Amino acid sequence: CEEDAVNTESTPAEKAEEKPVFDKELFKRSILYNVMNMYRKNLEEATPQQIFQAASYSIKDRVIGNWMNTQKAYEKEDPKMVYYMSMEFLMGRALGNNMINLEAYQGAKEVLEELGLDINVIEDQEPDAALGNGGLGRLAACFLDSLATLGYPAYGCGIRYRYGMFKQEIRDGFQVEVPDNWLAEGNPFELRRPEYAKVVKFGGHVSVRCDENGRNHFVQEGYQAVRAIPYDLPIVGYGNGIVNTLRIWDAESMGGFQLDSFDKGDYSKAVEQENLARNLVDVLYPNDNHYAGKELRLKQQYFFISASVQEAVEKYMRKHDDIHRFPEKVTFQLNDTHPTVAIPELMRILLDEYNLGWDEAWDITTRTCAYTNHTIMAEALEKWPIDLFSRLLPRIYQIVEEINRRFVQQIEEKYAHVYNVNVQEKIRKMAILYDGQVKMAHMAIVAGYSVNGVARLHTEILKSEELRDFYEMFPERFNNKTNGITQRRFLLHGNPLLAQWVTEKVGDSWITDLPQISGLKKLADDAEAQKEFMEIKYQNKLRLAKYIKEHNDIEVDPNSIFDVQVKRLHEYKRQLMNILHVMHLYNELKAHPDMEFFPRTFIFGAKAAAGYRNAKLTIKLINTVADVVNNDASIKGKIKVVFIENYNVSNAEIIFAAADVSEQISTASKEASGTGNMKFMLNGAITLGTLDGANVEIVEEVGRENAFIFGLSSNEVIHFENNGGYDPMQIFNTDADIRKVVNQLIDGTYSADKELFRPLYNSLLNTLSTNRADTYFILKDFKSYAEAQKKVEAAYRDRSGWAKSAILNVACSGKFTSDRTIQQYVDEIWHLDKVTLQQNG
Ligand code: 4GP
Repeated sequence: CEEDAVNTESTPAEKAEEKPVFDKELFKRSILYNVMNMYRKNLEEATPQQIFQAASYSIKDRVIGNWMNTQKAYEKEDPKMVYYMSMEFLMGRALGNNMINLEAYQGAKEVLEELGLDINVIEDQEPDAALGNGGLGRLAACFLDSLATLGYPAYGCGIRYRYGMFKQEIRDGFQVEVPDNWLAEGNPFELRRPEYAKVVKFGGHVSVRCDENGRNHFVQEGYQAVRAIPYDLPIVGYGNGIVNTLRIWDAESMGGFQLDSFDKGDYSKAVEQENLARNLVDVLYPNDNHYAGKELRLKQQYFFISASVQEAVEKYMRKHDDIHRFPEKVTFQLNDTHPTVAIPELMRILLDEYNLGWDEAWDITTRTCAYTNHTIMAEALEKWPIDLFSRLLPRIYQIVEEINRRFVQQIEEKYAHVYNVNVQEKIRKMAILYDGQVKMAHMAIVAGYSVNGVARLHTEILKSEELRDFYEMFPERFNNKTNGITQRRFLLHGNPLLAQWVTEKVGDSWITDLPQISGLKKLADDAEAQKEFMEIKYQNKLRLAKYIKEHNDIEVDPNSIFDVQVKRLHEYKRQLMNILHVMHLYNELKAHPDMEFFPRTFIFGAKAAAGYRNAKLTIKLINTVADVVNNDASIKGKIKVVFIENYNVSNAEIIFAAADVSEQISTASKEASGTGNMKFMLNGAITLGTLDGANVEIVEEVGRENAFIFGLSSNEVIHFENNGGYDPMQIFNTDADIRKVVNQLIDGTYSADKELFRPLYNSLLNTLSTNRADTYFILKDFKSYAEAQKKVEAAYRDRSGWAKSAILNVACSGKFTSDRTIQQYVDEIWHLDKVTLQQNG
């Protein structure tokens, strides 16, 4: 019957016939009507923001029909669903993306033109939905796009933060965080769904009641409750009529002071309950690759997970009567450890609400939950203090205790009689509860039927280093799913000129089948194609130059090499190495004004977590160097340094399109995958990078000759980390170029306050400030980085050779579509069936 549920696929020709065409006249009328109806204005009187709202509602009208059809088809066919559980969905803007995926973009653009409007200006009215920090959150957004486009039934489950990722302002070179009130003008695409509200309980205590059959029942009492209200956002598949749902939860108070639910008259408790709802979903924690251990964060985690799991179970039970078969219809993918409380929450529901026995509940849970690891950074590992965890989630904690007890027993059974294994040591390293902490990754692995890393190298490091003991115990659970990105946002929408060119050359099948883009390979040597490609790149550089002029008031030369590093600011990503190298080039130019030098524009974009001192100081350093270098007439504009304020998904699209060089220079072994690297590649930028994360696979696809690879290998880094033997001071003492730039951090060259950059200096040299100086091997890799940069320059002088390499990068990017990643999750972890729809316009 599963088979019956899936419609047979139609041929491409039939598909083309089925497709409804975008009705431009209807769209035009709808915009005019919406402007009038919503604002009592005609078009001439409306502001761009109002026109954006009106256009969004017009597009939403088109989405809604497909949304209903999709959900009806799911209802009828009852396919297995994946619930992608994530604290973060870095969606960016919806209007342009929805128009693209409805194949309505060109038509909408023409309609707006007819109305005297520029589609870019209208799109720019929309705030980014920045419900995420960086890689992990953006990956979730790409995955939703691919799931809908491939026709797989899916829900994204997350939090409707009232304030998303902060807006970054640069004042006097420093990052200043400004609240991101993204909902200020309302969100035209969302639907509030109070009918699916859930109650989530915190705190109190657990009482045990014995029923007449002698069975214990655990009841949470004296708790504070919050009402979780879902808001649904449509996730439009490309050209297939499918619309999935991103369901994000808002918190509301239970409605007035519910003094009855507490010890009567406990006014302060009632006030606390009100406040809990008010603060719970206020703001996204701005940490990337870092765990801050804040109580409110744990509350957020349980809040959206409890609501999502309750709804998943209820939805299942609306159609089925046997809870034991839940995993046949539902799978939970846990996006990092943040949603791991889904495991004990599902157990709680099965045990306490469905009265299952432990083994039955555990069987269901462990066939439902799968876990993705996104980082090996030790500081990102979530470990909640037991006292906090058990106070906040008393019943959940009891369940975690029991999961841990049984797991420790399993370790003992497995290793008790194994020669040479110290069982206590195994327990110390693997237990879920140890040292007064709840170790979330351990719980995710113990209960997950799948554990995956996000690039081949990363998965191998998990298996051989960080999660070695778990791999030894559960080897069959471990697998790799190399990340991907959606070409629909990052090429079709973000780089229309290149998208058009690719389509002219190889047809448009790449939009849903990216490997088809390899058809470009045969053009890589073609002089005419190279010229066209470089002209498109030039136009995109002009577009970025204009953005930089408007936003930074810096003139940059579109004929210079655009050398770009945009990503979160983190020491392991080594923006510091990049700017130290810029300082070095500047020293060289000052010392040898007539040296051969191809003009370069170094472009940075990065937000730093608000409390991350060295990251914030690196931003200040970049801006300070920019000030000095950009204003030094003696170097004749050969180097420009630009720090793009408030790097986000929408300006990223413009930046990727304009890049020549893609800086992917993390310390080898530290970047789990990276996805920016893939977006640059797709847009024809050449990677300058270490053999880290997915860079390894990028180079494998495009060939080492079409990338600039430098630096320590991951094995070398891990070896130094495990055995010592690296002394940055020795490099500092023996290399005059390095000594000069490092000293310039504290000798007043860049700041009258010589102490300003001292912490950065110390991070490189001073063993007292950290366990080990230069934790990220910046000085160690500096020379080979500088040499690779020289090769970049030489390569760029050969315009034809550069064009060839760049075209090959685009041509070889096929593997890095998130469509491929999702297909692998489906085939190897989730086992979903595709649903196809008749489209009726
Ligand atoms: C990121 C990783 O740092 C990045 O390499 C990877 O591409 C991305 O996840 C998606 O898998 N990790 C985080 C985090 O964003 O907070 O751990």
